[in-house]
Amino acid sequence: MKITSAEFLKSVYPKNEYPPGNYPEVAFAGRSNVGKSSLINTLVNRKGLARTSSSPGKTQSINFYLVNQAVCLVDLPGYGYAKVPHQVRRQWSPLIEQYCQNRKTLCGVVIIIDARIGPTPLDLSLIAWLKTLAMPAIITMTKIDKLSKNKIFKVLQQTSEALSIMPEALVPFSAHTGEGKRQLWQKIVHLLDISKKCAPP
Ligand SMILES: Nc1nc2c(ncn2[C@@H]2O[C@H](COP(=O)(O)OP(=O)(O)O)[C@@H](O)[C@H]2O)c(=O)[nH]1
Ligand SMILES: [Mg+2]
Repeated sequence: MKITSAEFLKSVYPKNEYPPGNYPEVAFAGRSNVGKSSLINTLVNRKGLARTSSSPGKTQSINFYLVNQAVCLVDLPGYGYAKVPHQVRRQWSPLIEQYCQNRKTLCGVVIIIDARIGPTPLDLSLIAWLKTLAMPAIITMTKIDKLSKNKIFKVLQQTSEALSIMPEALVPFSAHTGEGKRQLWQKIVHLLDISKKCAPP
């Protein structure tokens, strides 16, 4: 994917309005600190577009980024961080739930899993819930730069078994080396292609 432009559109907090749904959207979800913002920055070749942080639980907003004036990448709040009060956290955050359920222009969700940890119960329940909505999901395993080839192979195997999918369906990724970027874009573009519900205007 050749990136010609990438710009911040809007941060949405509870009770704020979403930006107008003028573009097809792909959202990014995962545990707090898993590397969502870094992954988005890597995808669009911009170091500081999505704000990254080494302290988890910070981003409790939904952030919209417009790429190539054609598609919106949506950084969802991280879930599973223990220090966020339970009613804010609920399952994975009401913000995520409302957005995934109601956003007409949402074409699919990229679920980001830490390759060193594998899928957590919250990851698994989010994946299962998206399935009930018939919302397409792309599963990516990030921070693979921290693992040996052997360990990567093993975690892909285990994760695919846990999710009952083929290991090839998983995208191994690293925001540090850029590995997996091409494959992830391919899957995102495919998702946008097959999703007729929200073709760009
Ligand atoms: N080694 C490694 N560290 C990463 C990778 N992606 C993110 N990180 C680090 O993980 C921390 C959290 O990243 P961030 O993108 O802010 O996570 P978010 O909370 O999910 O948006 C930061 O310290 C990043 O530098 C990766 O692919 N490899
Ligand atoms: Mg973030």
